[in-house]
Amino acid sequence: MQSFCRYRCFRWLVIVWMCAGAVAMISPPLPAVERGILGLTETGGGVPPPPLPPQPAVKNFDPKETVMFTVKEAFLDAVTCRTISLESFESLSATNQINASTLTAAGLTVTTNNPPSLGIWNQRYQGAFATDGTQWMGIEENRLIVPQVITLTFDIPINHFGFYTTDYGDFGNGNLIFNNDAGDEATAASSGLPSGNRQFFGIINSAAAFRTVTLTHSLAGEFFGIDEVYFCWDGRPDTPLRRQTSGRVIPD
Ligand SMILES: [Ca+2]
Ligand SMILES: [Ca+2]
Repeated sequence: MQSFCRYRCFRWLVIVWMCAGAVAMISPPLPAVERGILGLTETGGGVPPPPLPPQPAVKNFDPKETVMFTVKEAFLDAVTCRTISLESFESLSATNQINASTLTAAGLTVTTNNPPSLGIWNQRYQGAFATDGTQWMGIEENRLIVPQVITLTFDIPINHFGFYTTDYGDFGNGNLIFNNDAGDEATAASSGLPSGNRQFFGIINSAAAFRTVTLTHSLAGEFFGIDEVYFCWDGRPDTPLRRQTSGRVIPD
């Protein structure tokens, strides 16, 4: 009896095996892509790579974060204002000499201690030059009284500020120190660079607005230029800021 059962089982196994072989012979092969997806085999150069995950385009910053910049493009990339003001000193009267105690432009006023120390140039002078357009603001410490303090007062509160210096600190030791009335302090330009240097400084204070910026240095006799002053207020100090890394200002 056991021999008979073993025979029956063996016969059924043979039948099943033959049927499976027949199905395999008449069934069309799976397309290469489907075989690849199912992980059955590598064909035609291998399995296509999976699609890349979505690249993050927006970075969320701590709303209380204050960020400093030394590259203009990075600063402009991080701006959260709908629009940002640019004072390039192109509409002021150029005299190519130090003859002003106060310079008033759209949205800001510039003064110094121990005036007059300011002027508007439309040509290169002593290594200083325009970084935008043709005109720029020249500043000279011309009385050998240091520190010299340059004060920028804005018409309305801002929390974005950036600008270029040219030819700063090409002789003597003493950095140009940035302060504002929100308590921020930073080096805006370093001394020790050669004549004709150009340095950018920018700041975004995501928690507090400021209306006054001072730039202070201790280089007696120093002459340097300022151009491309950027400033704005994003109006949302109490909410987390969204900054797009691709360079476009994000609208609300
Ligand atoms: Ca300019
Ligand atoms: Ca200089």
